[in-house]
This record gives sequence, structure tokens and C-alpha cells, in this order.
Amino acid sequence: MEIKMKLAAAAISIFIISGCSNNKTEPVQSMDHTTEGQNKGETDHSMIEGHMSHDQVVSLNDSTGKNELKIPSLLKSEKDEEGIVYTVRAEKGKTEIFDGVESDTYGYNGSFLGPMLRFEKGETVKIKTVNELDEETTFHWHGLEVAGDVDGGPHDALKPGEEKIIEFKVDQEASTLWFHPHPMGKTAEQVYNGLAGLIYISDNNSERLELPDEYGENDIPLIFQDRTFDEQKQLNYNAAKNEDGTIGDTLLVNGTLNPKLTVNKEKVRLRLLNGSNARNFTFKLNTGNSFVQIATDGGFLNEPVTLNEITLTPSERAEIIIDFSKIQTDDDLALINEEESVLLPFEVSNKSASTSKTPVEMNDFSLTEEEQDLPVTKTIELFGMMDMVTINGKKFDPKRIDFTQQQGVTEVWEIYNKPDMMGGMIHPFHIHGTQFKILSRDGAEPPENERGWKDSISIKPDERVKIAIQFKHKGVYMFHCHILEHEDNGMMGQVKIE
Ligand SMILES: [Cu+2]
Repeated sequence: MEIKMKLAAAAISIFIISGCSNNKTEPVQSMDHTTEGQNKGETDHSMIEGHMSHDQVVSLNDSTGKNELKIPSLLKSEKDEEGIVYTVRAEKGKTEIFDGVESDTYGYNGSFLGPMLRFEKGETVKIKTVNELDEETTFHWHGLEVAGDVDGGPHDALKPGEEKIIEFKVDQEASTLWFHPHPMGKTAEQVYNGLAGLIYISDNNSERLELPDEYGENDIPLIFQDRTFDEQKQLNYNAAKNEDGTIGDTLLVNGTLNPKLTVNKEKVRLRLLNGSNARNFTFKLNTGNSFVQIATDGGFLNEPVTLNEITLTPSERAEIIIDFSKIQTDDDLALINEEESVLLPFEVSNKSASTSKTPVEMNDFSLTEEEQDLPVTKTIELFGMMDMVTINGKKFDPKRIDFTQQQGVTEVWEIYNKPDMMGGMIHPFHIHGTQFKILSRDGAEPPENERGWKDSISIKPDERVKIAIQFKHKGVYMFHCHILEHEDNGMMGQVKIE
């Protein structure tokens, strides 16, 4: 990390010296910074881009495929006398990530990451949340449309040993959501240490569609997170920390080091979550084969969209289907990223399974003319880097309400990522308690695979995004950058729904 910080400082001085004022500068890239744990030795694209693109400072090591991917267990629902359906405990523990070594980690109902919660639309869910850590935490349900007082934002901290029972009705369509902590100034560290879990919502539509849905067989959750381990194979957050977003060289998928996934010759549904603090992932197949995307953050696309690659910034999700009965290759098949680091090798068994058809019509998502004609009523400007990040020139203040909006009323928010002298960087922007629609990116229609419900969007430097947004419930909700260090550094505001 020291090396990275020195590089960052070097990059800053180079750009000051060269008077860099735009983000497509002449290459200043030829700094040799090959470090241990970096196995590619390529030039630093971040410098070519003209700023410290935080995600490319350290490359990811290739997965050797030594370990079969761990699948999060399903959390059993059991109603007790009080009507409590689930208990979710934040705990600390020790996890064998590397063979024969125990790393200190955090987890929900276990030592690392969390179980999968499965909700059905229409169901009322009562969850007992318990803080068994030595520090405050909160339980935030990312993407869930619930009232502000059960959303688990920074106001909702549980002290060590405290518990709280929350209740809500699941009132949104089938989707892949997740949960993680959100305490003031400590979100990045707690997620880094292992607090994150998945939520699947199902509804009549998702049942009807006959998509691959055998959990862990052909319906696979994939939580992608990059980490740095110290010499003792510990997650030493303070040593690894970067104010501009902590990036690691070691990929964990569902907490598995060097993962591989064994699949049958059939269509397999992958539910991708970028659960990293700051790294962006562009996922593709090493063969160049295409796949289809079927869902965004908050629900199904109307039709499957064929893609060769998909980029997810921190907290974004996508469901994709890969047809393993169609891919013929003599090479090893794998999911790779934009730098061709091997993320997840596949082992395709000889077993074929009855391959379902991917349905053509999956949803009735629409952008109405009315929504498109609405005036912009809220503007948000994202700016800065490192610990100097702001929204509309301000840092988060829990006592300040930045905006108000009426419950059930659609408004148009315009979010602008203002470049800085180094060009700026992508900010993934997330709004709590709702799913919204992207109306436009820089005035143009959003790409086909973003015409669906979203709760997080990537916004490039100098990009202006318009969204149509309404809240079903009342309360105070956060909106913030989902680079977790930016969030902790105050790149966050509050909207009160009345
Ligand atoms: Cu940011």
C-alpha cells in the first residue's frame, strides 16, 4: 500500500508538472511499478487515462481454479412465537481462506460473508438483527424498497451486544439484492472484513419464466471482491486502505480464493454482484463468446440482451445466462476481466441437462412519455477525489436534510460527475430505499441493458445522467457514492420522503 500511495503521490506531481488539464493527455504512463502480487507487468492504463483510475493501480492475480466455488447457505426461515422469521447476526470469526492459515474476518451468521435470504413478493418479513461485533454496525438492505426506519442507514447503529427487530413487507419484483453494514465512517472496513450477503426476491413472474433456478446448480450467486492480504495472510484494512477506494490484488468469489465453478452442459444463470470496495469489473468470456443479460439491479429486463462483456461498478448487480451446451473450446473456459485476469475458470462436465429456452418476454418495464417530459427537480454534482469528495460541494452531515420529496411522486434527478484537474474518476451512485429508471446518459437513451430497474449507476467523469425516481415509503434515505471510502469520507447526502 505504501508503494501505491507513493505512486499516487507521483502521479499527482507528474500531472501538476505537466499541467494536465484534461483526461485524454499524452501518455505519461511509463512508470515501472511492477510489484509483488502483480503478475502481468503491463503499463498502467490509469496514467494513460490521465488520472489515477483507482481500479487499475494493481492488477488481479489469475484464479488458479484450485478450489470449488463456495455457495452461500440458504438462511432457513422459521417463525417463532414473536413472528420472527430470520435472525441475522453480525459476528467476528476466523476463516481459512488460505490453506492452513486462519484469517480474522467478519461475517453474518458465520465467520465470513453471509447466508442468502430468500423473500417472496407480498410476504411480511420479520428479522432479528444482532450485533455481536466489538463495534457499532448497521444492517442495510441494499435495493430493498422499505421504510426509512428499517433501511439500516448510519442513523440506525446498533452498539455491541444490541439487537433490533425489524419488519417490512416485500413489495417489489423478483431481483437479486444484497445486505451489508452502513455505520458512519466504518462501512468500508466492515465490508472489507467480510460483512455482505445476498437477497433473492421471487414473484409469480420469476416462477413463470422457467429460468434456471436450481440454487447452486444452475442458478449461481457470485460475489466478486478484491482484497489485499498481508504477509500473515490477514486482511489488514488500515494497511491496505486507500482514501480513493481500496483495491486488492487477490480476488475472492463468495469468499473463495482461486475459485472454479463446475457446470453441466446447460444454460447456467449467474447472479453477479460487484461487492468490492472500489474495483470496477468488466466481465467477459475468454473465448469471446457472447452471453445474455436477463436482469439489472432491481428486476428483469423486458427481453434478454446479448452482450460480449458487461461492466459492473461497486454494488451493481446483473443476472446473466451462459449457455454451456453451445460453447465448444479446447482451451480452458473462464470468466475474465478487462485486463484478462482469470476471475472464474469453468469446468464443464460431460453431463448435459435439459436445457431450457430463455424466455423472450420477461418484463413490462417502461419509460413513459410522462416521465420523459418531467422537468429536472433535483440536481446532484459529484466532485473530488481521495478524502476531498463532496456532493453539491458539501460533505455528509447526519443532521442536514439535503432534499425532500413526496411519497409516491415521481421526480427527475440529474446527476453530474464533475471532472477535476486530473480528469476525475467513475463514481458509482446509489440511492437507498427505492429502484429507479435511467432516462438518459448525456442526453442519449440508456444502453439496452440499462433499461430496467436500477439502484446504483456508474457515472463517468463529465457525464450527466437523468433518472426518474419515486419512493414507495416514508423516511430519511441516503444517496451516496458506492466507492466505500468515498462514502465514509462524506460523499453522501440525505433525502427525506414525506
Ligand atoms: Cu466516488
